[in-house]
Amino acid sequence: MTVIDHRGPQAVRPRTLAEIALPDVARDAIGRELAAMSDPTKDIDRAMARYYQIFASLPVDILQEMLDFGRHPDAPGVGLVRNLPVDAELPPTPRDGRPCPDKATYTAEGVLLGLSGLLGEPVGFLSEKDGQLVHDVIPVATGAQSQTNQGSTVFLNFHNDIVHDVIGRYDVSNPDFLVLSCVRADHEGVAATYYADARDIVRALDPQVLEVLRSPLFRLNAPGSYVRDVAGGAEVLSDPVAIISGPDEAPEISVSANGVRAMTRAAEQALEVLQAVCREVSHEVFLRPGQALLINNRKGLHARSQFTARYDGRDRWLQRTYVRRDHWSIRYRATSGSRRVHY
Ligand SMILES: O=C(O)CCC(=O)C(=O)O
Ligand SMILES: [Fe+2]
Repeated sequence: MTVIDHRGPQAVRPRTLAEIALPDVARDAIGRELAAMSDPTKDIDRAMARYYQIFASLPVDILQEMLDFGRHPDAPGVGLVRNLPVDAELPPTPRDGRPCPDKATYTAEGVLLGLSGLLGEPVGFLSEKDGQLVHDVIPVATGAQSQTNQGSTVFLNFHNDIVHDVIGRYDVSNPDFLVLSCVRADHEGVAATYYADARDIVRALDPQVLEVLRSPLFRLNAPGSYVRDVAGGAEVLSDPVAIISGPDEAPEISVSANGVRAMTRAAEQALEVLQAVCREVSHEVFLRPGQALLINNRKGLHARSQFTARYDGRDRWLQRTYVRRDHWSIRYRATSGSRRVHY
């Protein structure tokens, strides 16, 4: 790991992508423990405690880098973790986003939740995949052209994952982190995930465009899943917000995948520039089985390339968690059904 000095005028650009590879011996050791576990969602808090024990056995440099990723504002916005254990056998890629009924082992879930537990607490939202904690991100025929995680035939624009909220802000109770773990790559191996760090975006933007993006001239549309399942297809816009906020050395950024309504012509143009700049500064990752992306959902925006889905049970399959540092600040949207699932 390189040590970076952000203070002086000669300061080195902050590193925005962390790359972490497990040694084979560590992969095999945690793989053996994870393979012995049953479905973690049956008793999630017990399973999270067990994952904590298992992941604590990682080499301390790796453990610290993952913990630092979760806790420090100056840490990278995205982390690629390689050489993780995988399930010995895999069922077909689920077709409809329902929990996969015939999975014999839960190694993938253990990897996903174990990594998530180093960053914070997995959370669910009823409007996103029925409040499940482990999301299957898979291509769905009816959503192939949508700006959602079901899509495939279209580029999924740079966005962060937001949640509809009656407070009028969708960028407050949303996840702090996403973990995306690859169970199966797409047929051609061309599906790319992108991450554009807001620090790199701010540096690349023209100051006038940045000023517009820092002004409350934008209304975020609620996520596609909310609009589709709850609002009958109608737009549900947030209060006016800025796209970029906070200090230039540690900015926060939020863009809805499902459309942002700009309130002025300059704001509309700034959004177009933003998407182009994201493409320029982004990190590109072709996720493969045994690899996971740790994504800070406030420090940057992510996107996905087009790819071809065949709906043949062998399509691309990622597992995803939504992670909050804690549950306290979103307790106003708690459900009575589960301590981790929110409206
Ligand atoms: O499929 C991907 O690589 C990313 C999809 C996405 O934006 C998400 O799951 O939140
Ligand atoms: Fe996303």
